[in-house]
Amino acid sequence: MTEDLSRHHRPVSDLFPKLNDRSAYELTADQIEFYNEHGYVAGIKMLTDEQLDALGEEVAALADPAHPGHELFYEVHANESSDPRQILFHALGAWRIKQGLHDLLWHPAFVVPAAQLLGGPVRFWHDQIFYKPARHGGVVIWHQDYSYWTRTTPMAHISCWIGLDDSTRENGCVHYVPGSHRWQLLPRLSFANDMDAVLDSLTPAQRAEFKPVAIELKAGECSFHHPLMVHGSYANTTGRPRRAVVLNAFRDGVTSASDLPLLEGVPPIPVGQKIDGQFFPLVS
Ligand SMILES: O=C(O)CCC(=O)C(=O)O
Repeated sequence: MTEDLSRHHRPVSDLFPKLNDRSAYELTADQIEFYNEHGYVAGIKMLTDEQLDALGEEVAALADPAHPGHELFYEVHANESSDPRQILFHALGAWRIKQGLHDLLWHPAFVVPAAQLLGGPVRFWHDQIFYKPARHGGVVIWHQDYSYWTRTTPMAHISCWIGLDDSTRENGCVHYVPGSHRWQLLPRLSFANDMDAVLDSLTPAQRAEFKPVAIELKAGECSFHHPLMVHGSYANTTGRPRRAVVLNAFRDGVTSASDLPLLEGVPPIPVGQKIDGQFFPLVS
């Protein structure tokens, strides 16, 4: 049986540096202003080559449907795409299974900017692997993350998208719609929808403002985005994979808005009660 690493609320390896000097990781005032204005900030160096190799190996192992650790995923979709000819491997909960993906939660290059953007201590919510294989990697539909998270309140969340490969327009990099973090909460849609399904819910003014920008990143770079940021990604038509790990977190103090389990297999937290415990470590 695979050990459940969620029992450890500190790093279990030396893959990432300890947090000695916050200032080495802080976003600049200009980067924070950019985030507030546009709803995202991108191109932040997150991983060294050694860390990239280690996380890449872990993700490759987890993408194997026979991996015994799959029992610990909250959710695993071998193909979340609507098109059986295209594959989108998408899984939540890798931090419970693999040491590097576990320790990534405490990486100063994540926790320091996340605390700045949230304006307080950072509590981990869940992680996600998005893996688009070479040549037939599927799309991720336009969506806002918080539309999947209304079982947690208030909305004080942040997402950090970390590329394990260079991501380009051709291999399906993420696209953001700048300014959409000021829009209302749009309907929650299944990932097996058409790419553009959410556009039906936009006002004419929002349609006019719908001007996605491609976020091309080098392997090991990351972007942070707001929980209402409309984003999505197109297919991978290249001969190389496009792998990413996403860390989702919220400001400490966010509460449960549902008496049902917040993540599959996790004991419920009653409505109104602060989210904490084994599955939601404080990381900063
Ligand atoms: O990796 C992708 O293409 C999509 C990522 C995403 O939807 C997210 O970070 O919330």
